[in-house]
Amino acid sequence: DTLGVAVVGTGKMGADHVRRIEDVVNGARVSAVVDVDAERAKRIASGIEGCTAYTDPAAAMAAADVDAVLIASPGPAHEAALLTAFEHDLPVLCEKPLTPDAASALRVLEAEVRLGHRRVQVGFMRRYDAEYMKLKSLLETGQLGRPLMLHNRHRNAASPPFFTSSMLISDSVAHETDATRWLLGHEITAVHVLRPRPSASAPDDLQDPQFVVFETDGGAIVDVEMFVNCGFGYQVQAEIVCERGTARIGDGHAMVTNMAGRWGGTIAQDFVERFAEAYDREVQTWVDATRRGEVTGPTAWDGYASAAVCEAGVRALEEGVRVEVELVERPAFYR
Ligand code: ISE
Repeated sequence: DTLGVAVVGTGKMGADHVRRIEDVVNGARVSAVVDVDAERAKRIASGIEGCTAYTDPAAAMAAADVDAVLIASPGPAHEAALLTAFEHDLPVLCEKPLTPDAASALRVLEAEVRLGHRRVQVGFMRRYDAEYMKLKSLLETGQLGRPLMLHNRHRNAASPPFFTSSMLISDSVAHETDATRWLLGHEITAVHVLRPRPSASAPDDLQDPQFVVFETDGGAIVDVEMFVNCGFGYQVQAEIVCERGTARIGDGHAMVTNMAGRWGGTIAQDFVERFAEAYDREVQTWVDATRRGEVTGPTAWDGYASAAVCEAGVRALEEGVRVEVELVERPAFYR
């Protein structure tokens, strides 16, 4: 009963997930790959036994050997793919963001509620990262007391050519919206975005870096330094400040070398490298749950809440004002 997975979107993340399902994860295989670029889909499928290439996600999802779907296409394509997966009642692991804005995320959430059972796990992989998991467990013990502030640094070596200023929020800070909600157990109620003079290393017209501040319903203040053209590598760090202590992750001190009058280590260059183990754990957990007939992990509600915070963030960026986050009432289904 190996799970046949259709991977929709074979860009950087999708291609990495294809490799992961084939080579790392137990209990699943890639039975279909879908890409708008037919040649790319064919090339990837040709290297995998029993894998068919498609350009249309709906055609792949109708295939008899497809039991589950991993969506890794760009965010704006997610809603249509999710709704099609629901029509076939297929379990889905959907890469973040669930969708790029709150209205479309709400449509997805409502469609899942109508279906009557959970089908979606959202790909917020930080929840599966060993360091984040440690931080979460520590907070749950209560030893540190109530969280007061959370400082985040999120840096990429360079942004891809299609990146826009609003994507620093909707595509990148999207991770901190979920990490904040998950670590603190608070909802984010308002967003501010400060705009330092852009780095000369950023492409023209890209507001990079950005300094984002969240207020939460538990009274915490959270900041995010979002910098997608830092040049030196991929870094994700977080420090929580609580009533009785602090905890920090992401320093990357796995190995420190001393050589020629200097000490140091290496910095990962992209998310595929930095979060490799988190993605492995995330996809294995999804496959295991799916084979048991269960759905675990970040929900469509989490995806919706994140999308709503990001939408407020994009407005805060564009208008230079504090923007409150408006969420619909949380359906009982997601409690
Ligand atoms: C990308 O889509 C990701 O999800 C990465 O984790 C993030 O660091 C990057 O900024 C996003 O564009």
